[in-house]
Amino acid sequence: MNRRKFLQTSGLSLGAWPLASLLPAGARAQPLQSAAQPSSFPKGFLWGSATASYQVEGAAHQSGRGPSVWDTFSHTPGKTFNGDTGDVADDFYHLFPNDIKLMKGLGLTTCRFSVAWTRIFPGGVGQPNQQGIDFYSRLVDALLAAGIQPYCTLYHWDLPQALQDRGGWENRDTAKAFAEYAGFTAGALSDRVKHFMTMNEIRSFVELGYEQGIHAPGLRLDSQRVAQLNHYAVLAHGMSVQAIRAHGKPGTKVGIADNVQGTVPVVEVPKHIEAARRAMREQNASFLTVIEEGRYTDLYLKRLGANAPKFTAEEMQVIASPMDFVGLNIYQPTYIRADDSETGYAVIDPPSSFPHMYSPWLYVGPEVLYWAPKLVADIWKVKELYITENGASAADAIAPDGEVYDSDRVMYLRNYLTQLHRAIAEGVPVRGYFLWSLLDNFEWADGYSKRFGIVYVDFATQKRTPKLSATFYKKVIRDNLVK
Ligand code: GBH
Repeated sequence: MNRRKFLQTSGLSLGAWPLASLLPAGARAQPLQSAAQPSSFPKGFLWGSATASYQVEGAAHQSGRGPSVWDTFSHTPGKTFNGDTGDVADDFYHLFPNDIKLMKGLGLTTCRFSVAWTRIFPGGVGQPNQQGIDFYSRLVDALLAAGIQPYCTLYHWDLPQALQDRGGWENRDTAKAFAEYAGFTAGALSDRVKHFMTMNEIRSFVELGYEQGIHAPGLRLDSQRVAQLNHYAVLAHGMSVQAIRAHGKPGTKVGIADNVQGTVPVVEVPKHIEAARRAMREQNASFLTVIEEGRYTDLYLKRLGANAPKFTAEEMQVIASPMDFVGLNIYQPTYIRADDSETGYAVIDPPSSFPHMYSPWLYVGPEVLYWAPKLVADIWKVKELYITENGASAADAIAPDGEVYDSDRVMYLRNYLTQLHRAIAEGVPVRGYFLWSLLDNFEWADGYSKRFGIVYVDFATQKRTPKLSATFYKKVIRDNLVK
């Protein structure tokens, strides 16, 4: 770490350093003492939790909701763990007033939720369903009444089945339909909701849904078709940014919740740091990179060759419509080392001994919560960042005394949040953190077998039991610091 960074981390103002360098060596020991001070987060830093419609709401057939690809997929035998579906999930549709009390009790100041497209437009397009709008309107009012700022995601993977029947994201018209739905919904809620995220994790629904087939709609398309539908998905994002601006009340902010591959220099020396920086752009070339830069990288186009997406200059401009903030969903790290290949870096596959949480993919690498926001802010000069998801699955069990002692989740959160603090102390503009998740919920293909909540849910009775990690998070929020 250079002197400038060291002083920033230790909480001294930048202006102090030339003076410090004039002092005798003994007097310069000062920063070490202040580095040992507790790590306060900035005043007004937002502490929240995140959820998604299909994972928590249930009430799948209520109040005019139309079917989405996830209804179809989860009801297809063999697609989800144990055949689990989101038909009931946490029954958040009915129990949200109670769950907002839980949030308030923990001291949350914000909540990220998603709108189910098919509650608003049951068939994807056409006439809006007033009952759907009313539901989200009541939810927003209840959050605000509890002093909790609503952050709204417009697409968390529950594509209307009616649109999938016409090709889903392979059909360019889906991008248009999404922009219309997004603009309409922002128009209806932006008198009270100030922050909208267009989409959650474009990479996930494109790659898992249309390439690997392990998420809805369960297709295994070739790389040419995947690249083209990826293009329509980022185009849909851009078109919806414009639609939200056109229909939202003045002051509405628009962003995205993106799961960048969080590149981490395997050792913090200049050559690996430089490699991680390059990797951040290349590994995310058809997602955040194209959205920020309005062009696919040369290496991406070269790698795809004849399978590269077809696009127009006008589309590229739309894709890069300026955003007000960027949300990052951060879980496992991607460790990067420098090498002398064309890209200048290599991804290190985790050795089989690498520790992970209950989900096998969730390697524990707390430094990713330092490096991901730092690199994103540096590379694309982003001025307002949020961690829109971070959290962990654990093999939670109710102890004989009725408590859930998820010491591993507490360990995970403590270490990740310490690294987030490190980034903020260096001036990375992260304004809030959304823990995934308040409640155990429907974990997609893993059904109810993987729990991510800081509150345990008994899915037979809908009883909620705050875990040890809820007590930990409550204390973090109360003190605005991690210990
Ligand atoms: C987020 O995805 C989602 O936004 C959220 O809905 C989800 O509940 C949460 O994380 C926890 O998973 O099974 O080995 O093929 C995180 C990114 C990408 C992580 C796909 C799991 C599947 C890996 N996800 N990945 S594997």
